[in-house]
Amino acid sequence: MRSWSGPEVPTLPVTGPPVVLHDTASDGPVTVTPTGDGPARMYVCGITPYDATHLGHAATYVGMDLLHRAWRSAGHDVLYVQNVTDVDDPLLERATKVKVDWVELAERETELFRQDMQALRVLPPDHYIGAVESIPLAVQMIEALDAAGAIYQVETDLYHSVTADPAFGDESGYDRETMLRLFGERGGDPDRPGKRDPLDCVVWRGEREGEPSWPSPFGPGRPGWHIECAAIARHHLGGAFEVQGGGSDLVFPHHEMCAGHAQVVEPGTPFAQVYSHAGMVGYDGEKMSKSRGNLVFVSALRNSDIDPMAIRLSLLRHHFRSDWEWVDAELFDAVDDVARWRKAVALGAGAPSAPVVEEVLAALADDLDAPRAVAAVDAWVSATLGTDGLADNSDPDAAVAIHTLVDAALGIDL
Ligand code: 5CA
Ligand code: ZN
Repeated sequence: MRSWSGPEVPTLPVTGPPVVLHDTASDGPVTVTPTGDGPARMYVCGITPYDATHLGHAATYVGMDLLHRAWRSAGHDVLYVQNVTDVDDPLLERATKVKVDWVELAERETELFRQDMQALRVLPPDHYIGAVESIPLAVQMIEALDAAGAIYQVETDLYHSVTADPAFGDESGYDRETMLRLFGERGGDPDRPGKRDPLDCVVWRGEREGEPSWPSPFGPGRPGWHIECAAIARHHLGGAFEVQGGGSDLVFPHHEMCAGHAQVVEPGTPFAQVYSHAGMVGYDGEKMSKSRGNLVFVSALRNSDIDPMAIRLSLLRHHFRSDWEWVDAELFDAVDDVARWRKAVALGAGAPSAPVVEEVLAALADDLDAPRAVAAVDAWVSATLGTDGLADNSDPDAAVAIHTLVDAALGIDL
């Protein structure tokens, strides 16, 4: 599938520190640097394209973009893979409801997502892969799971036995009661008769009337959601890639099941080394979600002539791992802030820039602490605007240095 175009990332005059991320599995900080000479590899779960990109999605992808940029600042090449869940129950249900062909709906919303990501200056994945185009990969992985004795059939559907992976549960760390509740709430079927364990997840859904299906050695049907990401990630990144990312609503079951599939296919090799999860953005007191309908769309803001850089800055004012509420007033503050930042870098000379470069890179390498990085830039802007023409305004190259820093590390084009 076609990715989107990204901006050139300017080279910084200094190398950033090694990147430390909070890992969901170990519930602690882990330094994530690539092994050997290879690139730093990350897989970030992509959208299910049945509606436009909302600010919750944007916050998650901008958060993961900070990792991409922090790795580059630290001198690493990055190999980035993202999927598009372009066939799944919610997409098919929406297409039926609004009487649009599901392929058309998916293509339209994926294209809008590309435009939103490009406007927000999110660096594109090297491989942007649809679920439909990767059905052969999913089929291969199901065959490998079957060879390992982890697959059984219920009617025309195939299930994965979660107990086949001794490490099942390690990614989320949740107790069984929590797993059962979340599995039921997030697309699972804990109560289906005939399953060996209520937590077992479907890997191949046999053909249903009125639903699209593809031929396979197990009969016509389509892959389950978790096998899709497990197969795409393993094919393009290999085993034990550095970071699996997404929003915290994917901690369980999605990322646990992906890990379970991968770890049965290659025992002893973890699916990912670190699991990094973004917090949930709320609006009007609830998680922003397509199913609840309490959405603020990136494209709607762009259409009302809001500068995407102000949208990006208002997202960066919240730590990517925290849950927070979108407040419209913060966006208007960010519009003013971007104007002030632009005014300061237009001056040429300014307050000393070297400590700001150091602080911003240190903040981002410390679990992508964008609020701390933004505060350092704010302080430089205030100092520079406050001392314009005075002796303290001592760094003649400050504007270029800060412009480059804000572009490369924070993704904001001044
Ligand atoms: N296609 C699957 C992943 S394979 C999926 O979850 N798609 S999605 O469109 O529902 O979500 C895309 C990404 O946005 C996921 O990482 C999800 O965790 C994240 N996300 C969804 N809602 C929010 C929200 N309110 N705040 C922050 N992130 C969110
Ligand atoms: Zn996924």
